[in-house]
Amino acid sequence: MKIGIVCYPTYGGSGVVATELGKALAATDRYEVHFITYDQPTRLDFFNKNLFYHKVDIRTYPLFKYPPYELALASSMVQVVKNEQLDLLHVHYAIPHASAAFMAKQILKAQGIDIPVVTTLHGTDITLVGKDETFEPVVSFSINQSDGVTAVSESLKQQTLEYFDIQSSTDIKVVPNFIDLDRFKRQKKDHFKKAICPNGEKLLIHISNMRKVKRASDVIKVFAKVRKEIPCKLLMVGDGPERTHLEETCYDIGACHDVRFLGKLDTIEEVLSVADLFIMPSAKESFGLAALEAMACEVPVISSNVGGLPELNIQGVTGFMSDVGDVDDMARNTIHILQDEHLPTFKANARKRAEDFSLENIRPLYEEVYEQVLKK
Ligand code: GMT
Repeated sequence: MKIGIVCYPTYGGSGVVATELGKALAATDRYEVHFITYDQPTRLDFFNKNLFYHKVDIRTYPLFKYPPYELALASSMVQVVKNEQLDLLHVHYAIPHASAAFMAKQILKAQGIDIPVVTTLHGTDITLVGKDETFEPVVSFSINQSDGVTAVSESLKQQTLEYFDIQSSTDIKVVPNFIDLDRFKRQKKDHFKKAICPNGEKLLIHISNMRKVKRASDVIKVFAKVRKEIPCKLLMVGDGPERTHLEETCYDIGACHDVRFLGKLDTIEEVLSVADLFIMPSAKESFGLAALEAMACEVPVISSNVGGLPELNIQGVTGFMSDVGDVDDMARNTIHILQDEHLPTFKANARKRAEDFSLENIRPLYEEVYEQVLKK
């Protein structure tokens, strides 16, 4: 089967899931996968005979204040479908990929080519950006026009039904995110741990795109409370609009020597391998892929209880969940987990839970969706 995958090529979770799915499908030798994106997807970092990358060429012109990316993307989809004789388009993140796919589908239809479109909803395309009135009619329409729709959690499915005018004929299938357990596993990195925690301190970690929705400032607040009780250090991984403010906060509270901002990293599994606890206090989180990556590396999770997080993090088993903004509760739970008599059990439970979301378990669910839409 020849599949075109459209996604954001950046570090965001939706791009990661799309790229890892494409790589996993290509590895079976049953699929040829063509990525159609404006840049090389970050995780598309090796050569495989079944993987292809087609760059969307965005031309600008003085008349355009906003270059029409959606049109360039739709045109690229049309060309790739025709040139490569694709069987199916799978678009990740509704905006603007689902509506661009609808446009491409109509253009191809006029030329006698019928291409099914599968849309995967990831989170902010529904819960934040998509439901805004500036996008809602287009998002509703393009979800309803997709031949198959998946959502990364039950919570995201329910929010989609709540916020959008979804027709009863549109069946949204929940396909959770997944993890490559061979790549994401605890590695021995004692030298690295020693460099960061020279006196055997516990190591807390946060990884995000540091947008407001991630509430990374709550991570610093939790850390400030925990370090009064337990010697610990904090790694802040990723980059985004809040980063400078977060660094300033660390100076303000006198913790700058115990907090390290590492920026964007490709080998996340290496830093996770030395961490004792992951903090995800997000205001919204449809799934929490970064938390799953941590769990696979035996790192328990302190998170908020929003969106899809209760479908991943098991209260009192793989970590704890608190109401958004309840940093006192998060700090209390962190201190509980970090006790030497509790930590090994939480670590083992985290890995065990991550195994439910193995690539091998989840990939067939996407393949089922492909089979269904091709039969329609
Ligand atoms: O979290 C982000 O801001 C990135 C965003 C994305 O679309 O790239 O992540 C969303 O999709 C991920 C992959 O499915 C989910 O694991 C994240 O929970 C989700 N983010 C939010 O819902 C805020």
